[in-house]
Amino acid sequence: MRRLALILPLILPLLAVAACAPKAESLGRVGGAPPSLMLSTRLLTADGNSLGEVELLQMADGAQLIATVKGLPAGDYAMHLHAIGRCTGPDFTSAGPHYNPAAKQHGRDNPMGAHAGDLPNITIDAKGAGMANIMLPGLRLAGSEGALVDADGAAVVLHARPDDYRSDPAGNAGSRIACGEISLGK
Ligand SMILES: [Cu+2]
Ligand SMILES: [Zn+2]
Repeated sequence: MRRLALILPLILPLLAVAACAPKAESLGRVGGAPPSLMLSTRLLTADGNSLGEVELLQMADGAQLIATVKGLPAGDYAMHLHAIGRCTGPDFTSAGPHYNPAAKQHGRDNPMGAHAGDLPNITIDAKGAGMANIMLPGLRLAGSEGALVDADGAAVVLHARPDDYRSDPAGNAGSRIACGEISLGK
């Protein structure tokens, strides 16, 4: 017993490091498995102009979202995954509410949050361009109960204002300025 008591403090930090390692590795996609599914969509305004593209990659422990946006005034803009893959202008209410399979409230700063479809604001620089590369732990794109892309698809929606990460149901993010439908086989 005396020997174990001496060894444990040495072993425990090593175990903690080992437990964290796979997560850090998948975030950087260094040596991780390739995505098992790749979906993409174009963010279109009601006039049909493209404001950018969004890629969703299914990784082993979640989904990676890569967005490139251009052609907007500098500032922060809310972006979310919405529940329905139908982008009908001019207001895109057709895309439904935020993707929310766990029946939470909106926002990471909301004690009752967050929706699985909530995303960080995307920052547009002085040249009108911005990008996001976000890991969404546990998110399943397709093929299981509660997955993002179900029978009626899903959508990525860009808003006129930043998300306050708190106000239910949509972060006080203003109107829907661009929308991209996500479906399997696209
Ligand atoms: Cu939204
Ligand atoms: Zn939300």
